[in-house]
Amino acid sequence: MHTSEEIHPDQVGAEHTQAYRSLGPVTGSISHEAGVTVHGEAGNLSLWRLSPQVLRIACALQADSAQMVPTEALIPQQPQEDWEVTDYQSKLVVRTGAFHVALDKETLSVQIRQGSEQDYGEYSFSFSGSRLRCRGKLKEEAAIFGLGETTGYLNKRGDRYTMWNSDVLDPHVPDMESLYQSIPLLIHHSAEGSLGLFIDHPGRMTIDMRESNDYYDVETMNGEMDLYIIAGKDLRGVVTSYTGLTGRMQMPPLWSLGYQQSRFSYMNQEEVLDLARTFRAKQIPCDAIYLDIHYMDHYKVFSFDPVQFPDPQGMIEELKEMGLRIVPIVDPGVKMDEGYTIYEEGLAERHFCKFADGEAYIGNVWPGPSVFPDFTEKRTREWWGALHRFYVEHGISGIWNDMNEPSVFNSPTKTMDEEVVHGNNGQPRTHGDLHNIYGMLMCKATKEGLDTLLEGERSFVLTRAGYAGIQRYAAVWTGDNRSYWQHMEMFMAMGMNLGLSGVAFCGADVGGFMHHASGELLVRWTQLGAFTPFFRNHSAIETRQQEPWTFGEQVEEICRTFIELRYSLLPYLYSLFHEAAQTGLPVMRPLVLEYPQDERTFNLSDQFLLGNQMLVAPIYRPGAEHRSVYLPEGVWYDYWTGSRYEGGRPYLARAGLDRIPLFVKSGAVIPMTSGLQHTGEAVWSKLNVHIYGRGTEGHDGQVLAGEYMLYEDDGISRAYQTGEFSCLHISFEEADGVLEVNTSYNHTDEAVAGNERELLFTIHQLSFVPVRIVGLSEVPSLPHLEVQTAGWYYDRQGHHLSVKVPFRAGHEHGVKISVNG
Ligand code: MIG
Repeated sequence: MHTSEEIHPDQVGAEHTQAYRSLGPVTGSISHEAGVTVHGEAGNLSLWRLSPQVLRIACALQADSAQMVPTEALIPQQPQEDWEVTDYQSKLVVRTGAFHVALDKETLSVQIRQGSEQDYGEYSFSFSGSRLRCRGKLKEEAAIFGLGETTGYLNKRGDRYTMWNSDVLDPHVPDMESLYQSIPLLIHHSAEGSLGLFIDHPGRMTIDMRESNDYYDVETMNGEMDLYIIAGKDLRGVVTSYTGLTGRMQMPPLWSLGYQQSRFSYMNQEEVLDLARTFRAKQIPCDAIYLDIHYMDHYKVFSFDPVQFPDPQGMIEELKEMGLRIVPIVDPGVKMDEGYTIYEEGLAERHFCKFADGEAYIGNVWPGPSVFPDFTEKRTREWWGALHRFYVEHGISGIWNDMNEPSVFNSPTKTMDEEVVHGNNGQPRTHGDLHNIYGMLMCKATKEGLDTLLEGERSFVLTRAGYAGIQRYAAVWTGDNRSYWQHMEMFMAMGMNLGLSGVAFCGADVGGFMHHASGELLVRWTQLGAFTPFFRNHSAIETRQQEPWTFGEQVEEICRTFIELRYSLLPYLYSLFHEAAQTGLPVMRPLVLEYPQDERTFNLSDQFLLGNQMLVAPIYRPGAEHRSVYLPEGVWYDYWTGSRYEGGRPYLARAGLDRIPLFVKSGAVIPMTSGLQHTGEAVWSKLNVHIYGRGTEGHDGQVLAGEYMLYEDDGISRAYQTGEFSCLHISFEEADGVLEVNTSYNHTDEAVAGNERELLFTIHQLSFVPVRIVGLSEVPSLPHLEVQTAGWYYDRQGHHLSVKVPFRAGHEHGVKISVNG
């Protein structure tokens, strides 16, 4: 515990106060094939243009910036070769594509524009010792988003962060400048536009937006900095360009979108099987159970404890029959133990991290003294990846990577010694220089190993540590949160910023990891979790159990309902994952992404959009049954009651314990399914397409149109990568007294199409009373529709129109429905 003594005047640390000076004046410049290098007295910088939107500026004090190699964060880029340098009075003016870069000959600071009106910022470099600083301007009205996994609110302006992957068990509070992930992406946003700045630097780096109102400082410690200026036009454009640089996720297996249950730890095979049977007996949908460290034999990775898990194969088969999978934890530390094959093999083949003199780096983690694979080496990644044969042979296709910051118990810095020298494929660098990328490279090894071994089946990797680009290899959970209401709230902004930082597939431990959940907290958190991309309940040893049935019947019932709702929404969610895989846009979105002009969304941290059609506003305080919800422009409906709201202002939403404030936009098309206990194929045999119309108050003579793309595939194999998927385009138009709904396939593949399915349209908020539907007859009640293959029914009280049509998935002609009032 820290006491007041910490802030004793004599204890206050000496801040770095040395003077900074510029890199200039310019001593010469060279244009080379792909870019330009400018030398100054104290440093040099190189510029490349990677696309019409992206400029790269590498800056170095000692090193040759032209030789700086992008890290594994980046997908290899091909620089454009059109450059023109003009000497113009006090500036060197560099023109490339639409970019216009003015470099000050005295200081080497740069100013970037496109045309005369687009301002992409000023970047001035200075140094002090080996610290290299880039100072950028902050526009008065700009908000800052991104920065991956951070505490605090949506807008990062006014905060300071240190990029240094850290295992933080202490409560995550605003003082924590570092958590497990480092994603150095700053997105400036104002109503006029957005601009991204990605700093590809896996060593220690600080980002300070607190010190001044007018500028921010980025500072590295080793005299090198590699910047990417992303002129994406708008917020979507920046996220899309950034994920163009650092990659997007592959389609995850559908099961990883289901509900997942974890605990540190389910201690033995019987406990795991009992847990599984309880889920099924209680009819609570679930797709995966996580095995924490106790499944291992003396915490040796790639082993099962022979006493507690005597028959893992049998257990896994039994679980498979129940539609459940196992995701075991794998940490990087390898126990030093003679006779342990992995240790001996790794030693013989020189796979472990070492100091410059060749001495092994040893750190204590769960298994005691351990060594750590050097994941910067391709050959070591291949070795590690291939070791996963052990799990794959047991029928496992999902792996949970933890402790990969890496966390080291007995080290004064709690991580690997910075002096360790990584091989880095022939370009050795210290751990200090590569620290933040270590965990991601572990995931790369794991993912690529699994993908090779699984022969066409999709793999799933979950990670705690990561760096920019982590989305290519793993889903991210936000580490050791606590069963605090504040931490439930905190995840909303954290998840939204992770999403804007390329990590669409993220989630927090539902119910909280440390501390003790209550029934009410679990209900509220499960309600939130049902709408987060990754949905896993996890808790720590010696905390109160928090499986959905722990707190009595009412809590169990509500948790079940919301887990069921999650499963009903899978068609909608899965299509959003497809969108994320295609464009990099997040699944869980801050409102500002869809309403970039609306300043009221710039720091809206406690509500979010799922895709662009559903707005989720969780209750995150005990005892609360009301909260304020800001609805952006447009017409919104309460998902539960159908009440209509004009957007552009806040409302007071009411939600008793069994509800979460949830809104759907007029014009939305939301495909849902029903009745799942676990996932199967992502070709939904029961598909209910919900359409939200103009509402009975919507007689304004205008036409409402909506459209949607439903993505489907087998949910498990990688055949989608070679075209085995289908995209069903659904559109509708509603005018006074007429509604037309059309479906057609934009892409279809026989392998996933052709299945018979029930296709039901539910049209909510129709603006008129339907009288006739071409080719279909009216039935007397909804239950009639359930047993018939076609027909329609109108619920006069709720104003829902249900229309069932015969439908063959993948059928070329699609469906046309014409409703007349
Ligand atoms: O507490 O493996 O964040 O989810 O249960 C240290 C045990 C190690 C930290 C992870 C947590 C996991 C736990 N691990």
